[in-house]
Amino acid sequence: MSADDVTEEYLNAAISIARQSGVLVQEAFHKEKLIETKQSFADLVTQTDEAVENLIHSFFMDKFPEHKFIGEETVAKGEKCELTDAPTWIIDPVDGTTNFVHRIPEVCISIGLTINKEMEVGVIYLPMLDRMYTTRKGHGAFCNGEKLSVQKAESLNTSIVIVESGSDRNQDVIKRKMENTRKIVTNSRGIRSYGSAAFNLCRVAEGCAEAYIEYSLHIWDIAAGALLVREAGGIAIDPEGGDLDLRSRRILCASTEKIALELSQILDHLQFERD
Ligand code: LIP
Repeated sequence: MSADDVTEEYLNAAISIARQSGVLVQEAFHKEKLIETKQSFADLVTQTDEAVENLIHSFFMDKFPEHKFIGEETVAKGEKCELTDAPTWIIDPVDGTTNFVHRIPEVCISIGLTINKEMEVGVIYLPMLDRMYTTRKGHGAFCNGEKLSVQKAESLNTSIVIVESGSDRNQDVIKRKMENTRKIVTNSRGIRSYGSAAFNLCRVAEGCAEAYIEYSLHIWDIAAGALLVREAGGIAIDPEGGDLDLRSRRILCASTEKIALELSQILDHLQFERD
């Protein structure tokens, strides 16, 4: 099998388990949920998050036993977040858990694969909206088979920028994020917030927003969607302009380098302990 055939097999496997996992989300979506909290009262986890992650983990360990696995909920339970050169599946089982709890349909199953620490495959499935976003390095970005491309606006002030409040309730962090949001609103056509990092990245990839910036998220939020944006013709970098570091807990993506630079230059760049 060529390397290309191998990554195609990986993509097809990820699509299959994403769709299977979507059934668990659909079955629970309208039901009462048992909610627990993690880093703050606003950082939620449900039994569905854990059930989906267990299903995906078992699927990949059975199909590709030599592969590694980083999952949001296993890390939350103390598992080390270790990114090596081995093929590594990076999973957010329910991205947008707060949306899920509040019965807002923008809920994603996000599955990324890195090889040699480089993003190679990404699948983001929204089971409540039946939208399957797929990407493979060098082969483009798609939603339900339709090719995606970013919207190349002229500049930041002709752009919509996606931002998130996040689940960190530290008052200094909130103050700095809100000041960043004030600067973005002042210099753009406005902001949007979908409550899911993975879906925010899909929105940029499909040309429905020209940029997305977030500080304090995690590797599992972006491992699939950052590749989707790049394969749709956009860029995904560190907010200070350097290369994207998947474990740095921050991301800036944009449809053009010009917009990314304009955004980077006005922001206060928060830093967090790496994943
Ligand atoms: C969410 C991210 C979102 C962020 C939230 C939360 P979760 O992930 O997708 O971008 O702002 O704080 O981290 O916790 O729903 O999987």
